[in-house]
Amino acid sequence: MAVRDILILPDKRLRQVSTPVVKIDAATRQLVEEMFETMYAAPGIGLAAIQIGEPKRIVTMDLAKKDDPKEPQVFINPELIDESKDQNIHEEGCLSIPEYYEDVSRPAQVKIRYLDLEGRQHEVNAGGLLATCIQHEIDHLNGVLFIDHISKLKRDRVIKKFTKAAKLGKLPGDRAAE
Ligand code: GNR
Ligand code: NI
Repeated sequence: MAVRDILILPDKRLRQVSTPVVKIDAATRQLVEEMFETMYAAPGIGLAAIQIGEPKRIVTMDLAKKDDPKEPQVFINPELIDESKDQNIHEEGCLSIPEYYEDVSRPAQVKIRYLDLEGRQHEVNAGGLLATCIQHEIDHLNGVLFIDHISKLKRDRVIKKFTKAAKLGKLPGDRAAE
């Protein structure tokens, strides 16, 4: 198993639409394990497979508070099947856009359908952080980033900053890149 590199904006692969998992096999289980290792190492509360360059519709998540027991969750082929009209504003971040945080408005309650690692289908109602996070992750599976939900002015500014940093071979935040 291994911690994998996380793709960083403006990597074009982050704009790919991921394809459904057709068979949950040993390769799927290995990918899920590497996603958890990468997510916990980062650290992050969620990860979509495309963030480590695998265009599959797989999401890992752990919303347990720091110092509480781990609560690893896997969502295979997750779908948003219902969403509330009322919106919730939550500050979001993304491991593919390090150290950039912005408020995002999304449906406060959603209903999702997904498969677990045993291939069993689940339908659950989600609110709070789970609702925010699963929508953020399903967006990744469709090539959408949280900055697509903020103003164009802010989005263009952050894309420009990361594009410039990539050209210099640096991450924004490194003083040499600024
Ligand atoms: O670690 C993460 N934190 C987070 C905070 C608010 C809303 C969404 C997220 S997901 C993010 C990890 C990530 O980039 N997942 O794709
Ligand atoms: Ni993300």
